Amino acid sequence: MAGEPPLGRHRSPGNVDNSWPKRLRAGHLDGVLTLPMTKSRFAPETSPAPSPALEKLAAQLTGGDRRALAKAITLCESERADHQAEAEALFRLVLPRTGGAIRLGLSGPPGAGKSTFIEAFGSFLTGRGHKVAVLAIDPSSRRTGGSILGDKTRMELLSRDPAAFIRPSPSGGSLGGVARRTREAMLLVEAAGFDVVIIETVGVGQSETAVADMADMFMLILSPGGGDELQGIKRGIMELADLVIVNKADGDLLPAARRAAADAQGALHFLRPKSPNWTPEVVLVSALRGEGLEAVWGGAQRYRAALSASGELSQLRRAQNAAWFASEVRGNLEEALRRAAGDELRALEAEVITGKISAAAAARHLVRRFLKG
Ligand SMILES: Nc1nc2c(ncn2[C@@H]2O[C@H](COP(=O)(O)OP(=O)(O)OP(=O)(O)O)[C@@H](O)[C@H]2O)c(=O)[nH]1
Ligand SMILES: [Mg+2]
Repeated sequence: MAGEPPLGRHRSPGNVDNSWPKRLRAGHLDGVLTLPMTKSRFAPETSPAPSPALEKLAAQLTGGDRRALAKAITLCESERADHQAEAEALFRLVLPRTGGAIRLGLSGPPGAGKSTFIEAFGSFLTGRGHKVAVLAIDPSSRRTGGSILGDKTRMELLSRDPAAFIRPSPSGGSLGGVARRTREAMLLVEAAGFDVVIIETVGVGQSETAVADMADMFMLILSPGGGDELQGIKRGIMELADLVIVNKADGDLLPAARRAAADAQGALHFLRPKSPNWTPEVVLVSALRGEGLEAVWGGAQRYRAALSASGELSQLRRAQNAAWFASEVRGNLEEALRRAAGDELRALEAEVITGKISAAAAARHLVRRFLKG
């Protein structure tokens, strides 16, 4: 298919993907990404010792037990304080096993073919011996199960595939809350041995930034429309893209897909490169026919190789961890402040609203008092 980049390495017949080094297929990246095995100096103070039941759950999870995995994710999603404490203890046990997957973010406008693509691409990967987890960030979803579950008809094969694990977006709450739980789910699927994680989001809000903040690689999926679909894609989203998938490159839509691919290539050309080690690629795909999937996977592998070789990938993950920590600190502080100073906070807010005090002065006053305890 036109626009397909050549694959980096020879692929042997059969369903084993030999282009992926063995230790990666086994679920461990090049060591750079796995966390050091040394114990945290702080962990024992912040969470209780794990119970035997929790140790069993961790053992089952790291053994690849899907039910244990689902249970562990549910534990992390729970708002109950005792569940949160258990989740923290669980993370202490499994954290050294995380980091081993290639983390692919996938975003695109409604109807671009995200679900159809994930079904085809995920099945393509499990057919090559990979274990594929599909997660989602959908903060708008109040429906139980979120969009992925509603879309399971489009992921029929994958949802029955024993080498795949599909988890809908945590529902409700702020984008930050949803993203945090998806991030934790990502670590848990890694601990369970999944070596490819796909994090999906619909490309209509801030959620693609949240996905890009936790993925190694950001893929944007577009479909040919009236020829002007690129205008609908915000420049900021295009800037995030490491790979652009132009889907529906089949039948009558093929010429329009080729034009859209050329447009995307042109648009990318004028953007400041995100990485000194990678030039974003455009790939034509037909998710429906299963075409172009090799090219996408080839792109992901070359991307990973380029960023690993330069040290950029581990640097990216370290920066993501630091940003995650900063956002957790902010979230925790705000929550603690609301709990401790709720009345005063509301009183100050009322004064800010009516212009009696400036927002900056009110915030300083509140925080100063709070820190004094
Ligand atoms: N011709 C063609 N149609 C496709 C292809 N991929 C998806 N479609 C069709 O496009 C429509 C939308 O596909 P979905 O996979 O549901 O798209 P989505 O991006 O998941 O949509 P939302 O979940 O609503 O955001 C469906 O009717 C698909 O059958 C393709 O490769 N070729
Ligand atoms: Mg969908």
